[in-house]
Amino acid sequence: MSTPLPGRDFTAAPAFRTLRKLAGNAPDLTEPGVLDAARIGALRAEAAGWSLLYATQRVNEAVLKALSALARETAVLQRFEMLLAGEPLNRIEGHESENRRVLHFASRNVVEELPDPHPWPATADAVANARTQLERLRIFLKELEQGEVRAPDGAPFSDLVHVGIGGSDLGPRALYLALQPFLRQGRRVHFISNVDPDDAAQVLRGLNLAHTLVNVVSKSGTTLETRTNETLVRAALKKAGLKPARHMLCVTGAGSPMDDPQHYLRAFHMFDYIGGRYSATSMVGAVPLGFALGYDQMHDLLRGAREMDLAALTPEPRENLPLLAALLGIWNRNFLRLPTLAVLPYSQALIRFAAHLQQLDMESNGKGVTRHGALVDFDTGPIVWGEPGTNGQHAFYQLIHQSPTVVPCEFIGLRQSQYGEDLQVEGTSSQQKLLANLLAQAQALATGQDSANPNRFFPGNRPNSILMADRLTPRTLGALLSFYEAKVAFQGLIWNINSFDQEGVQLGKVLATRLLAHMAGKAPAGGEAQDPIGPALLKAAGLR
Ligand code: G6Q
Repeated sequence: MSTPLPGRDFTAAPAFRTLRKLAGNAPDLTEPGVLDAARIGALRAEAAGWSLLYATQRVNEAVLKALSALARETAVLQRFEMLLAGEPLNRIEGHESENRRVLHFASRNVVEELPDPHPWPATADAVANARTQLERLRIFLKELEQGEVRAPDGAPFSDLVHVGIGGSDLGPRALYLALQPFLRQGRRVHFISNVDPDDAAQVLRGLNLAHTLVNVVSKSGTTLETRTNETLVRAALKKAGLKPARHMLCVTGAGSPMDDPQHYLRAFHMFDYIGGRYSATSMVGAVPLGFALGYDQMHDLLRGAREMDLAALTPEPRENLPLLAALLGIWNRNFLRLPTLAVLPYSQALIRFAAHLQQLDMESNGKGVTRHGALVDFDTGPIVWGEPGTNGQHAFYQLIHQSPTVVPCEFIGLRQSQYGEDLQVEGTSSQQKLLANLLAQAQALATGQDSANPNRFFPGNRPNSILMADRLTPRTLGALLSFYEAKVAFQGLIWNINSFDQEGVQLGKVLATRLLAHMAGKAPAGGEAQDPIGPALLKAAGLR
């Protein structure tokens, strides 16, 4: 039996009732003068290089007070500290479930200059493991650098193919794409995730395999897509006359079916206390990013994440960036009853970041039962989606501005571009044009526009916030990653759901395995051949 969580249940907290009442009369941002300079200056918080501007949310002093009270009454920060202290909160009480600690924070508790304010004894093993794996990676990267490890023809390895799916793909891919200006010269990373054979074919056809490392990432070591793609890549290496074991790396759980050093040039470990979608700062992301960026810049990403992890412990909710964002999200989701969230980075570099957040948020908080297995009687995580601006403006912003479906937005902006290659055209740079568009959207969504022409009427009151930093670097990106991880964890802890399992993906996997058995002409295990649905679907789809 684990320690019970402190604090009140979400709907039993007195602040829940207060917020319900306040939602009936939410502040009207379309009223002239409401969105004034004093409000814009005051509704702002800072941490780890990022500012959160939230004057364009439908909140006022009373709502913010009640949200802080909700944080206190649900003891969300004490619950978060239990997580950090190694309490096994990845479990459902009284039911068969995972029963694990949640310690992705340990993977960045490796920065000497940022000492641990709470060296929690029950996490010492996780911190030690993180440091050991990182040191092994540092040595490997040095060997690559110094030419001790090189391609069969003596050339340096120039490319790395990262094979993994879900949490073993989305985070590393989003971060790699976001840090292109920081790549070491002559190094590139490619990603294969889908079991669609065209994914692997497309990546492999453009590569000189002799100069390519392959990093296979699977915590379980059993994932169908990843093991299939590993087999495809091994076959391609053999076909090119190469020895796979001289090219292949792996990141896998200790003792998994993949954990066999004979098959790999190097094997790195990941651990059961780090969920896939939280694994970007473990070896899952560190191996491809270390290869692409070099050890020091990869370490800077960990530093940024660590800085935000520490900021997430700030006791005052209005000064705690991820907690504040979590509370604003709960206000929109549970009290204003808005079902989706658009994440809109005004940065081309963040092109796949929303895809990563989609998994992080929806797989974590798209849950229907509490940590005690009871059905929830309130809404949980929103539907998360998004694309970089300004492209989105020319596509789906119409709906965001004028549809009766109100979509809360989280904008992300950077004061400087990454490359600094810019030109003044008609008195402004492209970066200024980009940011002017971001701010204009935030304002337009909040205040709307009156018009006698109903088709030109903008209702406004569309809640949004803006996250701003100076420049997207490994360090600020690490902080942004940790910001969202903490935001999602805070929301899950307030709702008292398990944000760290993913039972909802199992049924489809089981049924796909059964269909594959039919397709291979084998009787599926457990006599399930009696089930008429699978064969009928195969037939109707023209696959049998
Ligand atoms: C993430 C999920 C899931 C997982 C993939 C890959 O939190 O657990 O997306 O990352 O299914 O799993 P493996 O790493 O075990 O191959």
